Amino acid sequence: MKRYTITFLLLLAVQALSAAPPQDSLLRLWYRQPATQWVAALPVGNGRIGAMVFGGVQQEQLQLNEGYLWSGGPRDGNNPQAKQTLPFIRQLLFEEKYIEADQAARKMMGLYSARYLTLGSLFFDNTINGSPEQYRRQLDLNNALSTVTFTAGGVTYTREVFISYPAQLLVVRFRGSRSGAITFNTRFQNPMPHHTQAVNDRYVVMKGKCPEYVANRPAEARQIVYAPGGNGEGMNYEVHLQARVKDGAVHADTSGLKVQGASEVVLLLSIGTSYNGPDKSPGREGKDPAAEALRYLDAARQKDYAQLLQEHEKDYQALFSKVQLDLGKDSSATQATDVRLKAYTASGGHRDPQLTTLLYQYGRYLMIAGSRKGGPAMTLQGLWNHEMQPPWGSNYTININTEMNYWPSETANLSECGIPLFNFIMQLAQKGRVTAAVNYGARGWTAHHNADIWAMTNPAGGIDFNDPRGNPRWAIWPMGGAWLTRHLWEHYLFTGNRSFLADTAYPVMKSAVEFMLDWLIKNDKGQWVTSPATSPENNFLVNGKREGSVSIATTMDLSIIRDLFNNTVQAAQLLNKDAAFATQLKARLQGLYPFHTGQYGQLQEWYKDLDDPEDHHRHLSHLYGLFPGYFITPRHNPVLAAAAKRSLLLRGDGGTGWSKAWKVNWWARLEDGDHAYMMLNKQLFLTTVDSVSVADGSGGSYPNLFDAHPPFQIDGNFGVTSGITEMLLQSHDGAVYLLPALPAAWPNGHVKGLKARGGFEIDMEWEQGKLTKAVLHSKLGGNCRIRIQVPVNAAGTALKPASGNNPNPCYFIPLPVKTEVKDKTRLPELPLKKIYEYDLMTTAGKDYNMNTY
Ligand code: FUC
Repeated sequence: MKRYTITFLLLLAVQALSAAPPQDSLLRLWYRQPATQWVAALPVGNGRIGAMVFGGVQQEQLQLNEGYLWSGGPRDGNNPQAKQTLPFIRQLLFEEKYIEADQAARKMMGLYSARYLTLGSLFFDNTINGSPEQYRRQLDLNNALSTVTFTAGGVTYTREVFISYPAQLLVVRFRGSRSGAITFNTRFQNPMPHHTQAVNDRYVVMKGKCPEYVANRPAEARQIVYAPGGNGEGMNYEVHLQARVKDGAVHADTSGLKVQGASEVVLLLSIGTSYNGPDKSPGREGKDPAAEALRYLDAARQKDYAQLLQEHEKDYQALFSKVQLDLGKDSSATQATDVRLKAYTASGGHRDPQLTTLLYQYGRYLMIAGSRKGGPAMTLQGLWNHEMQPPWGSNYTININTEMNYWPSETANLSECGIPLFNFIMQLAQKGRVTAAVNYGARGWTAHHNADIWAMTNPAGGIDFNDPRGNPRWAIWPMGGAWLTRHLWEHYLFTGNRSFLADTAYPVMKSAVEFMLDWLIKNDKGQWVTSPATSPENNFLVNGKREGSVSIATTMDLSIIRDLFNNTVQAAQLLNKDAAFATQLKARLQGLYPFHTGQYGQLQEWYKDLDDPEDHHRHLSHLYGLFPGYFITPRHNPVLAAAAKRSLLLRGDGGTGWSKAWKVNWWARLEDGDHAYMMLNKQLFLTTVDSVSVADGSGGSYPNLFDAHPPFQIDGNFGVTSGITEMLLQSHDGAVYLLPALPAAWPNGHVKGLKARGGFEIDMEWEQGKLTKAVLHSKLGGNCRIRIQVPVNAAGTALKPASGNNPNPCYFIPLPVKTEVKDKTRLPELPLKKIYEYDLMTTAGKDYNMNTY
């Protein structure tokens, strides 16, 4: 066998501080025609303002969003009746009266969430004369700039759109190759009551109001309700549009701006809302939207287009350029994106590896465009929604979707983009204390499966507490808050930010634990269980039919609790506090109802072995411990890992977009790169379905590479980006694992800047499926345990063969899981490659180079 020699050199001045990051000309989505449907338009955003650029020739459309533009306002959706029902339902469940328990659980519902709304569109009408040639519409991921170019009547027209984070403005520039060629009229189209007025010849303002209420079903009579009068409930907002015009004439009236014969036009669009936090009525106690919008226009007054663009690019590239990826390419890479997507789909994914790279970096682009400090956390559609009744209200669905949105934020080196989520979790933790107390008489905080901009934490029911549309299958699940806390903890593990751990993460984690300590009860064997418990949105077999919804101690519940307790014990130790509390948690972990492998060799989903082997449901929440958690790993817990694999095999390779994306991550954690790749493939295939489907073969991608649930839901984009990262690098199981799940489809490639826990940044190159070179950047110092699939000759280097537990506290191994195995012979094979582990003591700020030769 070839022995690799490894050298760890201190890289002196690895890279000179280069002025501009390298551009990758293939990191562009581009098309030869304007978008005729919303999912072909191209998204731009700055974490608060979002737009979809259609690129029409005679008529350009920018569909607009503002992240705080939601229906409603703060309201109390907690249900005191829930507390009275609790002992009763627990009794029913101990008696295994599941159908009766489902009925009882319907009395525990709260109110439904508010809706994320569209701001309508800004149109530019009559932009040219003549028929266009050489049309190209593009989104450049290198600088977050959308461009449309074409030639008509001998004039080359160029339109650029970007949304600047530093300037908090949407900026559009129209140019023509001949002076005086630019002519158009602007017009706002907005489904909400609004009016437009001219401030001066170059400046119009559109003012509008959001509904106080939007029904959760379009069929409902009280569908969309606006509060009467100027001081009523509902968010107020203003959109300010200013033009800077070179040559020609410009005029404004109540329909918009009218530009005639200009040589160049730059438009600045600013949006202000009255949103004033989750506790204040946006109608009665809101901010002044005009002042909000003006602030940014005033600040930009002295800046020309070139300065605004430069500021934007600098800000964006500082984040985007942290990771570079190359998975190989073929001749398809230079074709238009929609053409490639079609060909890729037709070929079954057996070509065009660069399309996967593009999808990966698009996920990172969407994160930067969708989630920045000062803006809200990303919804089911991120920042981009064109409807007043978006699917599922485009709300926060925290039984998978919101979490998936943020899976790649740390691993794909976009840690800063997690800040809106962290702030949101803090808000939920406040409101969730009331829900815990009112609904369950418990301490601490809890949140259920839906949330909104008002930080709703109650179980989502309907219009009132007796609305029969609430369903326990999704609503009775007080686990959402605890799941979210793992994002705070992971932020610490990746960044080593101790004050964040002490002041933000730990108190919220501890309070989530307090809820769980009260929520857990003992079963007849004295084991700690949750009750009522659901396995998100799935049913179990009752008398041969899949009709059971509420149960006891589902594996998902116990997984979230296990993860939360493990993390909190670690956090307490790191902070050197709450020793007695940590001891209590360890005891609870010991006393939890065990995990089970069931009759099919599967990881049992329910309290009793009532899993249906024919079940192809999109949720496999019981595999939480494999991903995003990590107390189930093939190396440290092969029995549960094998059972998890059986569950995956039984459920099959179908599913919605996010479900397929989750499967990419699970197969990567099982170190099966080829299966992960197959799921990734399926998720990339072009789909034309835009109505809601949960069918087995759903999922896929739209022409603009948005993930299809269907319909569009952004979680799948982020889930895939996370999954690709997990295939290349993992850092959860006691070591930094280089290339743990490389598929045969990516024999050669390289990646720069992936993040590992403990503040390590990793660059890697590989050839013929084998690692050839790695560079380790240590940001925080400490021991780095490297796990690789090739042996190295460590003689004479700082590298030592690994022994014992990794002393780096970011690499703790969770406490073992008590497991009852029904039938060992039913567990599937779990073939694993031989691995080699080495320890390297690193110094903060130093780089270490690993070469094989
Ligand atoms: C959950 C999922 C659905 C969808 C919705 C937003 O209800 O089961 O598939 O993603 O959230």
